[in-house]
Amino acid sequence: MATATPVINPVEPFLRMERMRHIWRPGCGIGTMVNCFARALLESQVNLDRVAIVSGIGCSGRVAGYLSLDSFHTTHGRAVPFATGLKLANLSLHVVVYSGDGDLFAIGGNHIIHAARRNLDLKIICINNLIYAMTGGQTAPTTPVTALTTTAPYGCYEPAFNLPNLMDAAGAAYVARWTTYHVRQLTRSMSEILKKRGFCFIEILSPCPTLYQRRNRLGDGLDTMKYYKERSKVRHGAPTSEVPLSKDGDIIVGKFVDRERPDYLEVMRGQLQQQLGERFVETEALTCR
Ligand SMILES: Cc1ncc(C[n+]2csc(CCOP(=O)(O)OP(=O)(O)O)c2C)c(N)n1
Ligand code: SF4
Repeated sequence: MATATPVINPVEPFLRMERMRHIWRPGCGIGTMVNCFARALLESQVNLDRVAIVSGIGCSGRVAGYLSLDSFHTTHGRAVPFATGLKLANLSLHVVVYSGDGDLFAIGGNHIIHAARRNLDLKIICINNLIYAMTGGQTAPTTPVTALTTTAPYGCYEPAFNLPNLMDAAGAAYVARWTTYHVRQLTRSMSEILKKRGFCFIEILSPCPTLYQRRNRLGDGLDTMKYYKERSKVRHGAPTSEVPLSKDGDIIVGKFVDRERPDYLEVMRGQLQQQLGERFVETEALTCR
């Protein structure tokens, strides 16, 4: 009797299966993004021995622990400084920071703007669930005005960051936004940034049904997919000042910025060459990719 060929999930080799089950709850968007990332690694054909993942703390920060790649689960807010050190110590690495909106833009806010300003060759994937999820659903710098959180029971009244605009203004070479509904576009964007040099930033709107969607009466994970589908408008190249998020408004998605700018290393190398003239010695540390 013929036996059925086992179906191999292409994403499975990228996961530390011994750590399953994961902590993410049903309807949470973080797993969807990991799936997209694994597919982007396959699509871009990047050398997996040269990929390093750095996460901060939060539900999103768990990504580093579940991916079967060289990965570092660092302290809260310090994923970018850690990634900076890693990249500058080993220029041949593709350093990918995977973290939450709170980790990257609240406690870690100053690090990310300076990394963008310097155009460090880092790839930042920001999972934006609009709150601090792991600690119980508090207001984050991304929480839309009027949204309910545990620390804003009458509605958030602080203006939220427009993350693409902030990263664009700070000098990022690549800026995009997708939602967990846009799996193909997101996979393509991830694949693009793995091949692009310079500071690259992707914001991904992702549901936290347990803490954000439920409190704001937005339903479960599936309802959020429908919501993302209905509200999203693809506008590649849109000026980032025109893409702020609001509680119930349209979600502008797409690739907003893709520019060439000398990265940190090129600028440093040029400066050394100019200063040292003939005394400048080409070293592997300065040229390696
Ligand atoms: C120095 C420090 N301050 C505060 C915390 C508590 N803490 C853990 S995760 C977190 C927020 C996480 O939010 P976000 O980065 O948006 O990730 P999410 O859980 O939403 O995926 C906070 C405040 C901590 N672990 N360390
Ligand atoms: S609390 Fe929210 S973000 Fe964290 S695992 Fe649960 S659903 Fe996902």
